[in-house]
Amino acid sequence: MIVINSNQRKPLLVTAGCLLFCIFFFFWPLKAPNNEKATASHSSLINHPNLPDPSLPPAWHNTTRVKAAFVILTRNNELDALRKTIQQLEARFNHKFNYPYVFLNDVEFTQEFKDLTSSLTSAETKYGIIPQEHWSYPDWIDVEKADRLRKKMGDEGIIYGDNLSYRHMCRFESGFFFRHPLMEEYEFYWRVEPSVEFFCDIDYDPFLYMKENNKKYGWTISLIEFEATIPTLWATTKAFMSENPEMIPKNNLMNFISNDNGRNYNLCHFWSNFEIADLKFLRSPEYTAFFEYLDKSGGFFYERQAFFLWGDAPVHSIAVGIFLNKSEVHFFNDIGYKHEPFMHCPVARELQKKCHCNADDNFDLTPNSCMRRWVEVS
Ligand SMILES: Nc1nc2c(ncn2[C@@H]2O[C@H](COP(=O)(O)OP(=O)(O)O)[C@@H](O)[C@H]2O)c(=O)[nH]1
Ligand SMILES: *[C@@H]1O[C@H](CO)[C@@H](O)[C@H](O)[C@H]1NC(C)=O
Ligand SMILES: *[C@@H]1O[C@H](CO)[C@@H](O)[C@H](O)[C@H]1NC(C)=O
Ligand SMILES: *[C@@H]1O[C@H](CO)[C@@H](O)[C@H](O)[C@H]1NC(C)=O
Ligand SMILES: [Mg+2]
Repeated sequence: MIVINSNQRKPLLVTAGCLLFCIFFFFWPLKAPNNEKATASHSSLINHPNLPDPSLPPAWHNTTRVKAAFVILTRNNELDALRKTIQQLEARFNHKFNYPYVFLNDVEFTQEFKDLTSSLTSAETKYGIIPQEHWSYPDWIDVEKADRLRKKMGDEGIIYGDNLSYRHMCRFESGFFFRHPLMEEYEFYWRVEPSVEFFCDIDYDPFLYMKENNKKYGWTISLIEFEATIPTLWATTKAFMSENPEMIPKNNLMNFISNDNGRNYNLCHFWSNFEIADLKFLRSPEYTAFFEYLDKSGGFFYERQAFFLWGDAPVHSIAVGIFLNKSEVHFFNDIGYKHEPFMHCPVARELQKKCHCNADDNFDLTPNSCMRRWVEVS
């Protein structure tokens, strides 16, 4: 039997202590998911708006609010999915800040829809119908040609290929939601869709953050469509840029959407089912000219080579890329968010404490994400 007397015990304890200490520090960086570095390092947690000084009163006690609203394009039959989303948005953020909701639809909302959404919030809720001319063929479209090309895309098995209402939706979200009469009084919007989830407490006002920091566009997920080609969208964008060079600032974000200085589109886009943005940007003469140029070309209805239609995500993202610079665009790392099948979940420990998502499932540094590109560009 080995007897350890009290003289021998001390150095043993010290050695064991050192060993544990060393092991801890050796493995410590591995405990965090390996993608922590890229997302945490470029957005320092010092003075992070969602980690306010606990000795100060909470941000929502200050009654200053931005003229801003949630904007939700949806259908009556998505009521249940939407209620789940609103419940999370209220619990995580809006019961503190009380921003209004604007619901938009191409047909009248039912009384049931109104009752069962307004009852989930104490904020103001408004229900609007989309004007006919924002959800129909413009007169320069050859309807027969559009029908023929759409049917062909359907036959080729392209997702939403033969779906006319989807085309109207993409065009509406690209060019019209911010011109709806119910949106007129607002300066900023936060886009929400049925079924999306919010995982983290948001203890500050993102609208005020955007406004006070001169941010024009905010996002949480950016991605690349590997199989997609949107050839006519990029060709049309290049034609627009060469016809309107005075509208394109020098230090723009072109390098986020192109790997070769604008010759080709690299298919990176911000996922527009989540957006917090400045309505002045979408209402600007530059964005208006860009949208009208695209719309006149007919691509929202004719595009046929694409796996991916002319969605509002690439349209908004390309506009951000050509008109804004990096300091005007904000990555909301602190907003844990999911739209099937992708989730952004903050991995930095202090932010993670406010969330209920699993950081191992964070999309940011997976191969289809454009986060690396975002970190690289300036
Ligand atoms: N009112 C109305 N909303 C629609 C229609 N089609 C799509 N939406 C809404 O537009 C948004 C995007 O549609 P969704 O089906 O989620 O497209 P995905 O996310 O691209 O698969 C959602 O908020 C839908 O509720 C439609 O025909 N009418
Ligand atoms: C409330 O917030 C606004 C905007 O940030 C600021 O100008 C104002 O000083 C704040 N009020 C108080 C009492 O802190
Ligand atoms: C068109 O797409 C929508 C999703 O935006 C879907 O709900 C609807 O069922 C589709 N319609 C047809 C006719 O496929
Ligand atoms: C970005 O644009 C803003 C104008 O909105 C300007 O004040 C700022 O200096 C620009 N930053 C860079 C790096 O070009
Ligand atoms: Mg969706």
